[in-house]
Amino acid sequence: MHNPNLTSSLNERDGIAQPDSISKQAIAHVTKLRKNQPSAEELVDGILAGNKTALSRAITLVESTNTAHLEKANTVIAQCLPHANKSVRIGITGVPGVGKSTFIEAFGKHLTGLGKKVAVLAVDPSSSLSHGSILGDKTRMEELVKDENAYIRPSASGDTLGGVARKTREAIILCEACGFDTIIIETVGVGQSETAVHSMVDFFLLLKISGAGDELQGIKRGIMEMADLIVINKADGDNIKKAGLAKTEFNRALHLFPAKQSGWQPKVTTCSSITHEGIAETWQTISEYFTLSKNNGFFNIRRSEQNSYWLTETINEQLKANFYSREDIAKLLEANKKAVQNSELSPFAAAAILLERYFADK
Ligand SMILES: Nc1nc2c(ncn2[C@@H]2O[C@H](COP(=O)(O)OP(=O)(O)OP(=O)(O)O)[C@@H](O)[C@H]2O)c(=O)[nH]1
Ligand SMILES: [Mg+2]
Repeated sequence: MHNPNLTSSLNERDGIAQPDSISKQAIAHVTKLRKNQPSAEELVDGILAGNKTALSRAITLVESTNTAHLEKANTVIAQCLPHANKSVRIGITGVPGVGKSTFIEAFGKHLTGLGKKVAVLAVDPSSSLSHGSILGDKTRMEELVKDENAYIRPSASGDTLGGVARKTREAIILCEACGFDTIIIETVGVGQSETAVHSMVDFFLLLKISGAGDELQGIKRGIMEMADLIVINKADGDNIKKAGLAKTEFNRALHLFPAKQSGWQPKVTTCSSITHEGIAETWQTISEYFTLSKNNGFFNIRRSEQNSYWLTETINEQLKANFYSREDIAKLLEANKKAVQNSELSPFAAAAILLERYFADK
């Protein structure tokens, strides 16, 4: 007997129903997840109520490169903005191994001990390769991580420093709206990241360790110029004397720089992030700066200058990204580059052609 239903494995016997090509369970799971995606309003409510989970979700949204998330992220930021700004923002930089994470742990704990709410963010354009230095750091910040009044966020990842920096600035706004009154922005001195951090903080701290009497060797002049405070870390054990000498040397060097617009004479302190010696004095010095700059108006002047800087910076960044992401432009650029390299076309003429194409098709 020939039963067509059995001759091919493509056929199935009567009575056995084809399973649904889409699992109902999977649909239910995804629907539930979607429902769990809070709306912009829910995120804002959570942030304003001081909820760290809502804060983390909002920062993730802001960091998302998915254009569909952009509108929601902008809504959240716009609604948080009126509640932001009531903080002090401190930038911390220093070469790898100088003790930034250990310092922030000790310093942050000191601040929460004073009743402050501390958020730690990082600008680290290299972190897309190393998967975020603060992530590994969470072990160095063991106490701070557990502190209810502290919030630690691994660095935003991104391809360009401009992009990473913009996201960090937006994250600052969200942290402030969430009630954090002291924002610490950490960066390891790669590329131009110190300049980016300097442009988003009120106070810039350079962490150093004492060397063999050649303290000023290899230190970028621009960084010395930006620093409001140099903290010589690891001033413990055999290092105490050397740290004292380094302090004198840095103090002398700082006096050679022109006076700052803030009216502040940059200072040098020594501390140990392990014994906590000098941590309180370091905060004391920073507080003096805030008293001075708030009294003489510089604090607000600097913030408004930074706002206009970030306005143009964001426009530049997005125009550039839009320009280079266009396929027709990429092709034309490639072709024109060859012509420029062969001296058949001047770089300026080539740029003019490309820009003309870009704006013609807008
Ligand atoms: N003796 C002493 N050791 C310290 C001090 N601060 C940090 N260290 C040690 O120095 C090493 C580097 O410290 P980290 O805090 O990881 O340095 P970092 O600047 O965050 O380093 P990166 O994240 O790699 O840029 C660790 O072994 C710390 O224990 C200090 O004040 N005294
Ligand atoms: Mg670190």
